[in-house]
Amino acid sequence: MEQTFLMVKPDGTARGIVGEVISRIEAKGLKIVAMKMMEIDEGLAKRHYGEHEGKPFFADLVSFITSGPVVAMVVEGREAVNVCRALIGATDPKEAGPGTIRGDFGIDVGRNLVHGSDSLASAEREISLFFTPEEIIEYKRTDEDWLYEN
Ligand code: IDP
Ligand code: MG
Repeated sequence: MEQTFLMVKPDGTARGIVGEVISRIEAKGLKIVAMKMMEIDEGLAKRHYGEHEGKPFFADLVSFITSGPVVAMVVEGREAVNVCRALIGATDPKEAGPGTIRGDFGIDVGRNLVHGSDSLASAEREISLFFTPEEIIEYKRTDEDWLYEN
């Protein structure tokens, strides 16, 4: 099983789509093993988005992600990193397919509602930025035996 980091960004909380995001994760069969609403400070924003430092949109990205509450989650499941990225859709919501979160709810790239780790290495790094090991909870979903063949 993989764990990935998923976050509803300030536009998503402000627009009231937290429940929609959670519903889609649960409906897919992925398991939420940690979750909290929080405000991101500038230091955490810069660490989280460190790979984008120096790009023209970096300052806007940091000010946007610190502008309101986010809902941070650790999501677990088989190939959870790729499965979550597929649920989220392309970075630019204009290009994200219908049926994806960004495709269904967004238009501008700087207001694309959700973040999802892009690799297992990013997932590990991002999870450790936002959660302590004690905040990640192990439990069984009753449908796990039917979600997975083996
Ligand atoms: P991702 O969120 O799909 O992984 P990244 O390339 O990692 O996309 O970019 C991080 C975030 O930075 C995006 O989700 C988006 O909000 C913002 N971003 C990316 N590219 C641009 C851009 O060209 N203009 C403005 N914002 C951008
Ligand atoms: Mg990214």
